[in-house]
Amino acid sequence: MVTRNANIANLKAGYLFPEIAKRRREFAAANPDAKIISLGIGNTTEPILPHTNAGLVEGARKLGTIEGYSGYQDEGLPVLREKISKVFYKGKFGIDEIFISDGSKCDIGRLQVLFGSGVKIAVQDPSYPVYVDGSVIAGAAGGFAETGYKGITYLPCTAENNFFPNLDVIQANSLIYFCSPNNPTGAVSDRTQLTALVNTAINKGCIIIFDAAYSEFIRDPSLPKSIYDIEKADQCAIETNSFSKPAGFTGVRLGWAVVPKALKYAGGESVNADWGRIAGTIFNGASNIAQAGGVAALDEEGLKEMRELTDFYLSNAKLIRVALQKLDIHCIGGDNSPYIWAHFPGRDSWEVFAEILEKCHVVTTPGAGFGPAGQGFVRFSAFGHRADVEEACRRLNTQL
Ligand code: PGU
Repeated sequence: MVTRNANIANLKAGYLFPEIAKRRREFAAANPDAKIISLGIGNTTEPILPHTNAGLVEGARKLGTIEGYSGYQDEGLPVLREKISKVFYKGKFGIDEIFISDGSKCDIGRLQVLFGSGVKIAVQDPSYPVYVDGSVIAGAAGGFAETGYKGITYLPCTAENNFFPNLDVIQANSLIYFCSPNNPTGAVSDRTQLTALVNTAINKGCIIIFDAAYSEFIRDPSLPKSIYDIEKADQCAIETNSFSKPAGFTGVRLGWAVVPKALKYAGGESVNADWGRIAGTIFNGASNIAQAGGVAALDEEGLKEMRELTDFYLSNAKLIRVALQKLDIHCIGGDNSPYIWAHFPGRDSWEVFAEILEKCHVVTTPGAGFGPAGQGFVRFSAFGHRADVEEACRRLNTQL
């Protein structure tokens, strides 16, 4: 018989979010009258706004016409790539440096193929679980030891270091996963911090995979929205981003990766050329309907809609923060990000998750699911209908 890929056997547990969905189902089965509210997975809830939605509808309509029909679009519509460069990067990148995808998660998984199983990995701890689990599946993480995977350098982000890690522990020639605004902590790195990150990467021969999925939630104008706001980042970083959260495209599926031509491997070969080769071989592009929606989302009207949607979720975040503060629970995030990171010192985060579910019928995400340094924390997501968020806050304040 064919044997199992040993890397898959190395995965320590199931993927975090299906595990939470399972616990929710079990609780619902045992408590059929409970009206459960989810502030768990960061899944958008509000309808796609009219201008962007009209772009999707028009994209579908055109496919039914001889003039408007299109088939494979490997690297993505040129007009979409041009707009992304203009809107997010001040036109700094050519369209051949921007690769359209079916979402950031898919890109993060696929990008590992560029570096093989021998690469050293560094991740913020806590972090979006795909960085670690994707590294395990690619065979780069090594076996699991008591404190984490042996091939991964965890970079603790805690209250003590203001949720920005000590970069000195990063080993030379590592692939560094970095997310700002961060999931799950909601912390946003400032210009000085990202400059230190870029300098570290350049000095140590590292490549950063910078996940900017929440950049459109940044309201403080002094905070960088892209790693390329930092000088020389094009020599050491790939950036991934997505229409999922700002345009409500979690189910539509559309994202992009910037792979600058200035980025080279140790041997001087072009990372951009390899990514084009890989994407052309194992990925046939994002849906042309989704791309038509993406073009509309980047029109002036669409950008206003993104602002409106992200403002809505940020207002939810504010309600959650206020409710937690009333309980004297210390939390960060939620001001420039849709996640609130709440501290329950000395407690096991799965236990806090269970307590909130049992007492308030509210689903959260236990911090330990994002890495060892997440222990003692719980993540609240601000994605939800307003009435549900208000009701969840009321229950937290009266039943916890
Ligand atoms: N990057 C980060 C940092 C994310 O938090 C998420 C979604 C993605 C990428 C996914 O982007 P797509 O473009 O939609 O692929 N994180 C959510 C959803 C859970 C999941 O498994 O993706 C969350 O709750 O953390």
